[in-house]
Amino acid sequence: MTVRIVVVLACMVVMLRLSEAAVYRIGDSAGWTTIANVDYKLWASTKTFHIGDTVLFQYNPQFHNVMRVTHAMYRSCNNSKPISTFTTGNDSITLTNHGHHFFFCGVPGHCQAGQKLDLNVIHPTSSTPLSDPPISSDSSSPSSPPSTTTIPAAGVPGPSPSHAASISHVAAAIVALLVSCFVANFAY
Ligand SMILES: *[C@@H]1O[C@H](CO)[C@@H](O)[C@H](O)[C@H]1NC(C)=O
Ligand SMILES: *[C@@H]1O[C@H](CO)[C@@H](O)[C@H](O)[C@H]1NC(C)=O
Ligand SMILES: [Cu+2]
Repeated sequence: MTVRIVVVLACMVVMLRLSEAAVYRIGDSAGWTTIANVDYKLWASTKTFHIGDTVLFQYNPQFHNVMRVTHAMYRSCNNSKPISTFTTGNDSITLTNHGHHFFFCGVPGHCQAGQKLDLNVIHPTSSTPLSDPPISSDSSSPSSPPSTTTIPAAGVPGPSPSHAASISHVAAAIVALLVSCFVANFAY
């Protein structure tokens, strides 16, 4: 009985890990700095941020800090009224809503020198499931209209909506995982 519970718990852990949020170190090995001339805009453009992901700002707190700011303040590097300020040098921030998140270093001159970051957390409905390749490499294009607006001609089976198809992929993966979990269960 105990073994069964352990196996079930192990299966649950495996399934939770499938949806585990990512942790991104800002600037990768360079961290959050002005001296490495990191292009944080370019850095952010190589990532896809989802709700629940964590970003980690690592820097020397003697020389830098992190301010979360509005878009207007980001554009003008105006540090007079940050939304929030982080100063530990090892600041991890979990992304809890979609849209743009603006940050810069509040030390005078650093934002102007490029120590600024615009993170775009994608909307949950526009996120692509694990196994699906990106629809388009052009991230600036608007998302396609909902598949429910597609009306196939009468009598002709229309192509299955991609959203439904991807859900069934995920469902199939979950079923396969559950089956393998139960098989493992009965092996004891
Ligand atoms: C910075 O923003 C504050 C209020 O948000 C504003 O009063 C101030 O004029 C701005 N400073 C500059 C230099 O734009
Ligand atoms: C920095 O924060 C991360 C995540 O919170 C933690 O895993 C790591 O141990 C911390 N590093 C230091 C040097 O404190
Ligand atoms: Cu700085």
